[in-house]
Amino acid sequence: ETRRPLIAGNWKMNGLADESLLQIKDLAARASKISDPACDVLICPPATLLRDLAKAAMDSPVAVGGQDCHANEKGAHTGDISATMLKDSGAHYCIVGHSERRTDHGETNADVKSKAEAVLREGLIAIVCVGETLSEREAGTTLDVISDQVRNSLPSGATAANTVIAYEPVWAIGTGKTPTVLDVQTVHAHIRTELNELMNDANRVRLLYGGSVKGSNAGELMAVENVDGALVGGASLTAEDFWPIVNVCI
Ligand code: G2H
Repeated sequence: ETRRPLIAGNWKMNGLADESLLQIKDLAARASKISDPACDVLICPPATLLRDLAKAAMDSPVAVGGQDCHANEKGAHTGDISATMLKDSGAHYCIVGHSERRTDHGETNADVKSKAEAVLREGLIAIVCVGETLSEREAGTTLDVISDQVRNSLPSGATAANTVIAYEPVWAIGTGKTPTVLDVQTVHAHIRTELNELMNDANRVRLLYGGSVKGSNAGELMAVENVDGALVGGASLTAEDFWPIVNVCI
């Protein structure tokens, strides 16, 4: 199965207009020099920047996406943003169920599933995040936790074209710690097996690794079987740091 890799940047709650525009223009210029890019490139900025960044990256291989959305299309939900609005702002993707959302906002698998379904209803691509905590890993329950998250967060109607899964071990996020290549390979193979029970074209679903990906470890992580790209936080904030990661696949 050939799967087109996706290198996605998650800016989290970082980015003001002027500097962000410079960074996305820098990234778009680098990517535009590649005549036939072999991977998809995505930046998920704060929603406040989406429209401007989408415009700045237009006509480049760089797409933009949201970091979260509400499950409903509109209504009385102060402070929330719908997938409809993200699409209206130029998004082509939306991350759902990032561990920071699951922790900071108490999002359950059922919430994540509803959000992912809202993303699909808009014709956007959902990046569904899963990952175990340190205590779950130490208790030896990693694969059970991942199974539970995959089974219960996967949107109904998921296909390889509209859904991407990102495996982010919570203990590796922003800590500089990365799992071993074997750990990543084991979990990704497990996710693939789970997906095979849940959908028809599971072998074509892209599985991203996320958690302290940087230029110096991207090569070995992207070479792991069933790793079809990366979800990158800290190292996606500048084009200078992000480009070496993109460059592994592009
Ligand atoms: C994991 C990742 C991006 P970082 O959250 O989603 O962040 O690369 O900073 O560990």
